[in-house]
Amino acid sequence: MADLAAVKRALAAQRIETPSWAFGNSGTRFKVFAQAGVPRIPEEKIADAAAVHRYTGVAPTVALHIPWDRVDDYAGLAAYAEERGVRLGAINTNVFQDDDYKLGSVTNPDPGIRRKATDHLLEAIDIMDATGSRDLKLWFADGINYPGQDDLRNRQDRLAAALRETYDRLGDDQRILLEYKLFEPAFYATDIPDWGTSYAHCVELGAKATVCIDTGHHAPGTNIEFIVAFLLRQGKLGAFDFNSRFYADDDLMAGAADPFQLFRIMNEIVRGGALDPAYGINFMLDQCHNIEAKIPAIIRSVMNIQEATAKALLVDRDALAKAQTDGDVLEANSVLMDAYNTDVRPLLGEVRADAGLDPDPVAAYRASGYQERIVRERVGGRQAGWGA
Ligand code: LRH
Ligand code: MN
Repeated sequence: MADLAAVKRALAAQRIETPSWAFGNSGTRFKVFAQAGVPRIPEEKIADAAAVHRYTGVAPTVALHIPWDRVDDYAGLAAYAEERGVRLGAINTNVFQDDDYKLGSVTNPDPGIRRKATDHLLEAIDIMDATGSRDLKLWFADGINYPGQDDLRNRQDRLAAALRETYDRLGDDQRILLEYKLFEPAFYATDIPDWGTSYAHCVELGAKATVCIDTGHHAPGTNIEFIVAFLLRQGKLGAFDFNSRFYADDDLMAGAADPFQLFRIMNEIVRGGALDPAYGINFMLDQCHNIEAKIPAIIRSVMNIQEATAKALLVDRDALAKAQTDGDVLEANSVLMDAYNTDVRPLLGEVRADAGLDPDPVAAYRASGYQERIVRERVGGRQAGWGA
């Protein structure tokens, strides 16, 4: 049986990083539904991230996205965050929104455009030096739409050259999180389409390069927990972008579309001894709340990850190992399903109460009046996020 005190300690120590951009307006190519009270400046995104941490107790860092969160004084922004009980986390680069990047950024046939893109990656490390961030998160929209449009091999050489220059600029305590994505916006070949391509580039780069798994970036039916188990074994899993999806990169609330998959992923994390923050995996959210209220949605997403984690921590590892060794297929599966089918909400309520928090963070947030206050205060100015 799992040691409940140890389970509660592990849950109290869990850390989840929120994404600044999820607090801003977002949508699809069909429509962006602006919401009242949405942040207009990075400071307001950080204040909203602090609200998530205030009610969950496990979200003390917020990731930034450049240039969406560009400011003149990043050290000042970091101090602003500290004053509100949070720290600045991963720095996300953006080489996917500039007209120059139509045919690619670091893989573009034009060396001048490759230079421009690489300089942005290097600028992000300057920002990390100012914010004290450890993680440089790199996602490239780079790819092609038609066979023959460009040379697949040459694009990999260009990518590797830009990654090498960026890697060599990293400080001792800094690292690269290299994110992959099967498709979109490219619809024939994406230059980093899968975990294997990211992994191979990370091995080529060195110890400070690790893979970032965005749970929405796989072909339907992909066994993501296998990728987790494999990368943990290789010591090359650096981070997650948690969200959920029914079809493609839907960026829905983590655990909303497939809570069993999230449980299976966290089960491999627990089995691999990788839950503890000291292990170094950055558990981040990467979501878009197109129609639902954003802060409660992010609080709910944090809770969904906590619930999947609590169930994974309750797996009777000894009974599981015995059934697996005995080749007792049904017993092994039922040991795992017993944990998954356990209602862990009372346990998490206790963990929150032990931390002086309301057992129900969403209810506590709703009762706080914070939502009404930001709707009242945040009038005028340009709302952050996708053009409303
Ligand atoms: C790309 C992605 C990436 C971010 C962006 C906001 O789909 O997952 O992690 O840069 O979303
Ligand atoms: Mn992502």
